[in-house]
Amino acid sequence: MIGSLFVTGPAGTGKSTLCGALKEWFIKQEYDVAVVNLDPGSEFVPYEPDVDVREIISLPDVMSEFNLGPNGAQIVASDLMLENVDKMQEYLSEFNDYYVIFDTPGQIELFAFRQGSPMLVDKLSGGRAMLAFVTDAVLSTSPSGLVSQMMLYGSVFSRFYKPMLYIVNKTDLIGEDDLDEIKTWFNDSEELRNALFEERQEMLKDYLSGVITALQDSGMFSEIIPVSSRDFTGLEDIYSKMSLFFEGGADTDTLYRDD
Ligand SMILES: Nc1nc2c(ncn2[C@@H]2O[C@H](COP(=O)(O)OP(=O)(O)O)[C@@H](O)[C@H]2O)c(=O)[nH]1
Ligand SMILES: [Mg+2]
Repeated sequence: MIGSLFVTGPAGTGKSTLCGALKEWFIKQEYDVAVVNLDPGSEFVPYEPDVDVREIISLPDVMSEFNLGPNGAQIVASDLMLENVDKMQEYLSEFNDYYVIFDTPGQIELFAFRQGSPMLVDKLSGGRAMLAFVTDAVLSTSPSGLVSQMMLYGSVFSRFYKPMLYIVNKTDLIGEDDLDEIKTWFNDSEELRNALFEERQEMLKDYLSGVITALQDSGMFSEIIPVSSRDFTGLEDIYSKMSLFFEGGADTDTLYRDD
């Protein structure tokens, strides 16, 4: 593959919808693209997957074989992906000169917080991976909503240590002024700190202040990519980042290293 994008983020932020929108957009531009469903528990995916983990791992089979309910089975199914990675790699081998987009399980912890996931990402991508962290535009209009999503981004980043795009999806549901405000908070920690103290009446002042300083000093964040998977806005910006990264000569493994 040319490169891959693992689309992650909290449940319901629009990961699967974004994967479908990206597929359509890439095809329209006549770029070769494949979309992989990595969610064994998904009942419906809003696109035609080119590779589908559900063909390899069946949730009902896991439930009966391990005598589990749907929640437990989803955890086991996620862990089984690494065991079945050879089969996935075989399916993927036909997409050599393609961009490959991976739709990860709806519940973020089934992907980000399972032991084997970083290895799964490396094996499936051959080391050519970026992550997209999808956040919710409406939640981001409150300072506490934005900060909590930035903290989760930091948590996911700590797990994978790969280049990550900070995506604000569903921007069709907020106004332009709201989006401008989100961008200001994201880029200016003093503005964010003030807005947060106003919202929280200086509750937990030291904690929140410390969190914002840590986020700001981390160097993890570059810029917001506003997207609407419904209106297809911002998709080109995602592609630009991918093409720059994978075809511009950068090396995924050394991007964040100081040495
Ligand atoms: N208005 C709006 N709704 C969206 C957008 N993207 C996704 N949704 C809706 O959000 C809900 C959850 O989307 P889904 O892709 O299943 O989220 P996932 O759990 O992260 O994969 C669905 O009802 C989607 O139609 C968007 O850009 N704008
Ligand atoms: Mg989904």
